[in-house]
Order: sequence, then C-alpha cells, then structure tokens
Amino acid sequence: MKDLYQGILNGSKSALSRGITLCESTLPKHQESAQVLLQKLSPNTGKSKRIGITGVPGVGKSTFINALGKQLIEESNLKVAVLSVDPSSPVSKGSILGDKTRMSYLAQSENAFVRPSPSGSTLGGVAEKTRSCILLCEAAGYDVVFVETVGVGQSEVLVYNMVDVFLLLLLPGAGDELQGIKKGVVEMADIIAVNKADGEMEQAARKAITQYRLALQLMHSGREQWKTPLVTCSSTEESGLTVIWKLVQDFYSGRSLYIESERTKQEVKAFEDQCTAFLIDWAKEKGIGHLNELKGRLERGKGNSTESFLEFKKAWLQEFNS
Ligand SMILES: Nc1nc2c(ncn2[C@@H]2O[C@H](COP(=O)(O)OP(=O)(O)O)[C@@H](O)[C@H]2O)c(=O)[nH]1
Ligand SMILES: [Mg+2]
Repeated sequence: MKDLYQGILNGSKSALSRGITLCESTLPKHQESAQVLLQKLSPNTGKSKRIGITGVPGVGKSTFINALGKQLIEESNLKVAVLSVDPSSPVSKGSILGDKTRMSYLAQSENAFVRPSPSGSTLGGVAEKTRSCILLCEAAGYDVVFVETVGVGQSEVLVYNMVDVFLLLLLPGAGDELQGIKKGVVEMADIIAVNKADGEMEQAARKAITQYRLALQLMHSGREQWKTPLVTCSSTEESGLTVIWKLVQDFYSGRSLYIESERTKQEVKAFEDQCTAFLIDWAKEKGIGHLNELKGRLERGKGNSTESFLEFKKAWLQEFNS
C-alpha cells in the first residue's frame, strides 16, 4: 500500500494502473484498500482540468482527444490522461482496442495515460469507479483528464456529473443531426464543435454552424455567465484545436469559485448515490430470501402481487424497526 501510494505520487504509470485496478475490483477487501488509498491521496487531487467529450459514435471523439492531447503535450508541456465511460458494455476492455489505434500518439506518449471504461453491473458503479480514476490520475500529476463517453444513452449525464467542462462534437451533417442527439445533451454542452470540417465537408461544416447557431438561440446554457460557443474543427488535420483549447481556458479563467461550487455539488451527489446504492444492496441481501419465498408462492399460483408485497413490507418494516 505504501509503495502504491508513493508510486502514484511519483507519477509512475504502473502504480497508477495498479491503483485503478484496485478501485475497479469488486472484492470487498480490495474496495476497502482502494478507499484507504483514495483517502490518503485526497490532498493531492483536484488540480486537473476535467473535460468531458461527448457526441455520437464515429463523430471523432477519440481522434479529437488524441490530436488535442498531442498539442497539449508538445506545445504546453502538459500531462494528459484519457478515461472512457461505457455503461452499455459489461466487458468493455475490448472497446479501447479500437480507441488505442485512434489514440496512437497518446498510447505511446510518455506524458499520456489511456485507460478504458471500467466495467460494472450498475451505472452508479461505473460512475463511482470512473470518479476514483479521475482522482488517481490527478494524484499522479496529470494536468488534463479527458473523459470520453463511449456508449450511447446514459453515459452523457454520467460524465457530465464528473467533469468541469462538457464538450459536444457534432458532424457536419446539418440540422437533422441535432435531432439525432438528445435535446438534453445539447443543453448540457459548454462548448460545441462541428468536427470533420475538412476536405469536401468543410463547406457543410460552416453551413451546419449557422443552423446550429439558430437552433441554439432557443436554448440556454445551464452555466453561470457562460454562453456556449460554436466552432468548427478537424481532428485529422489538427485544425481549430488551438481555438477550442483557448475556449476551455476561458471557461476556467476567473471562475475558480464557480468551478469549486460545481465540484462540491457533484461531490454531494456522488455521496448520496453511493449511500443509496449501499443501502439498496444491503437491504436486498437481507431480504432476498423472503422475497424469493413469496415469489415461489406466487409462481405456484397462490395469492397476488399486492397481497404478497404487503406481507413482505410488513415483515421488513417490523424487522428494521426492531
Ligand atoms: N475527415 C475526418 N475524419 C475524421 C475526423 N475525426 C475523426 N475522423 C474519422 O472518423 C472515424 C471515427 O473516429 P473516432 O475518433 O473513432 O470516433 P468516436 O467514435 O467518436 O471516438 C475515424 O475513421 C476517424 O479517422 C476529422 O476531423 N475529419
Ligand atoms: Mg472513441
């Protein structure tokens, strides 16, 4: 434990990997060690820029992170970590294989760390593990932590709730595209970039910007003193990325109190989610025998669901009250 702690603080990638594996383990003993480790490292966390990247599969998120990450490493001398969140895939270790080829620069760079989505049986579990990964990366000295949403569906909200700034990538496919993305996701975006603005698609990307701008006038960003900017970029030609990084810096600039209060809100919510999940698991474990007994009775055609539920509820309220 001491070696692991020191290794992470020294920036060792293998120690960081081992720390993350510990956090991801479902063994109660490992979970306890992970909590001790996180607790010990907590004074060394919180200093990174936490950036969420979302958009439909194929829009170019991984390519974008690779290109921007490369700039940050080479031009600004920063250390970059990339995590992904894929609650749809129970065994997601495979999904990063594709991503590693898209993120070939970062996969090989001394100053980058790339880690696939933790697997988990519940959304809350995946969120909690990813949150721990962010903290470990911060303790290991990473200045920027990108969190890519991989699975479509619920991963957007999950990631939104663990980052400071949420970047939405769109395709140059004009207005229809906006409908392909859930309205709520566009509203969550702090920066919107139309990617693939290159070659034949450059013209379409410009047109898309105009249309999105109109659509966005009808919406408003949920953030204090921030108007969601709309820009174009090309991740393969590495253009427009400097402007986007400038926007990210603007987002942080002079707003540390705001970011701090947003992080506090996220912390409160994470605590609440963790406690709720714990209570549900704990109560389920206790009550599952009785539940199955009543279920068996129903399966044999005796009684009905309401009657059985009332019996279950009465018994367990009595049990918890005593
Ligand atoms: N022309 C062009 N293609 C891109 C750009 N960014 C990504 N791509 C391509 O789009 C495909 C999907 O990219 P990927 O990064 O895996 O998308 P993700 O699923 O959002 O992570 C790949 O074939 C990329 O080479 C871009 O800026 N311009
Ligand atoms: Mg990807």
